[in-house]
Amino acid sequence: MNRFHLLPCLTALCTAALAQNAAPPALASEFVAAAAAADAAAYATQVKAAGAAKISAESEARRAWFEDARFGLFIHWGPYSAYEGGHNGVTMPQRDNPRYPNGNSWYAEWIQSRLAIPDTEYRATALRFNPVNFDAEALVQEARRAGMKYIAITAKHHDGFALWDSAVSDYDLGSTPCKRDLLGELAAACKKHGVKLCFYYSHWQDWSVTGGAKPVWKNAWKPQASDAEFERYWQGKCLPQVAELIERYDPALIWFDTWGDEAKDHITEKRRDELIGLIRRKSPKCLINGRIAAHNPGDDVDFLEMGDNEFPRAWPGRPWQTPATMQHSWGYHATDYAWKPSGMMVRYLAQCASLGGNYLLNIGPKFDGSLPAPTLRRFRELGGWMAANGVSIQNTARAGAAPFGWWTRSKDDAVRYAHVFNWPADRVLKLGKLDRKPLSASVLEYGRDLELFESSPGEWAVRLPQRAPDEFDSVIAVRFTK
Ligand code: FHN
Repeated sequence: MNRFHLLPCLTALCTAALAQNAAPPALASEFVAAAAAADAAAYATQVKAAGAAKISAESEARRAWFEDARFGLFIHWGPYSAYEGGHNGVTMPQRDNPRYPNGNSWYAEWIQSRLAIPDTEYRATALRFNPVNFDAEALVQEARRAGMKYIAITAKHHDGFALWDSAVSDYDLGSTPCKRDLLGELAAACKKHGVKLCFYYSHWQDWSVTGGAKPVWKNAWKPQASDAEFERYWQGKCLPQVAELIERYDPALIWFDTWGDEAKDHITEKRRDELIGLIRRKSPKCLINGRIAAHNPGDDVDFLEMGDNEFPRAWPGRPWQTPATMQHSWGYHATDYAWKPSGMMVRYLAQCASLGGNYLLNIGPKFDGSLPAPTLRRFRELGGWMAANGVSIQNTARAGAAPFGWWTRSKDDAVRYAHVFNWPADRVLKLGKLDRKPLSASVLEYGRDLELFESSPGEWAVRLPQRAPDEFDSVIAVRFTK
């Protein structure tokens, strides 16, 4: 079953899920609260599907940088960006329109499939890719200032187009007027600024070749590839391209994409292990995410990858990450106005850090490589919050939920950070029962000590200043002896 069709049911489940988990206070606006509730509900299915994963001992050393980082940038960019979410006067989504029966997602990177754009036409668009405004240096600087420590870019998305000059396919950057090595430019800028470079690679879906998996729509699109056809694609394109990416660009992580049981006939245990084996041989340090086979990740992935915008409300028992959007779509969509406020993203980041997970936040550059203004604004707003509070997110250890929001803590547990989502009207922040006597407390970004007192035996509280330093997440640092 296609996960996109499950969303209405998942929304209905959310109330129960939230009630069971002693949720932190509701988010600021109704829009924000509704989105958060839907996210929380969806998560349970993903964790169940990934429950079989065992993370190997070697993985611990390999992923140390990843767990310290907590915050990364996802980039969905390719031929689909040219369409900006619309085609021939039709804008995605197309609900209940018999001419366009292919689902109602706004995901702009799915436009070829959703709006059934003829292959020849889509290819012609792809082969005029020439992003004269792509500036890898500027992009990496933006991400770094926002506090992001790694970048994962779509080297190949479901449409099958390779964003580099691939030796095994002509459906690639090398066949376009762009004579630059875009991934190479990104790799150089990342290296210069100490940011890890990672690749998204669509190993299962590939709509450009006979053997690649395709979505099954009610009345349209192509049938799924047979196993023999898929094997030809697997050996002739998927495995060689993954090898090329490693040999040429030395990525720190390859991000694979499946999202449910649909992939199980193509991504069998044998193929999953073949792909993992290839990567482990070529680059023992390269991380692999659980969505290489969401239905059965096996024993050798490095962390679980939650579903899109699915946020756990308890530790899933393994290292994990949530891929998330700033709006609804991943690829550039000019009329998707569902932009999340930066403060909402800060809350998700705090929640991820609190539960020992990572937040991979997506942007969709335009076809010419430039960044939409709302994206730039959010980069800088996130960077502002991180400049003041980044220490409460990065290099931290797992902590947990609190009535006021979430706790994070330093690895040596000498400082615990209270992420306060709603500033109490009486200015008394109840920390609750603490296992040790705290020494002092302050607003993290102000520094001066606040009054700290025992509100009842063993229960501690802090008297706050009148105004919250942040509308969404004000961080109070509580210090202890080591
Ligand atoms: O179908 C893709 C989608 O386009 C996007 O790449 C997301 C990112 O997590 N993954 C798939 C859906 O889950």
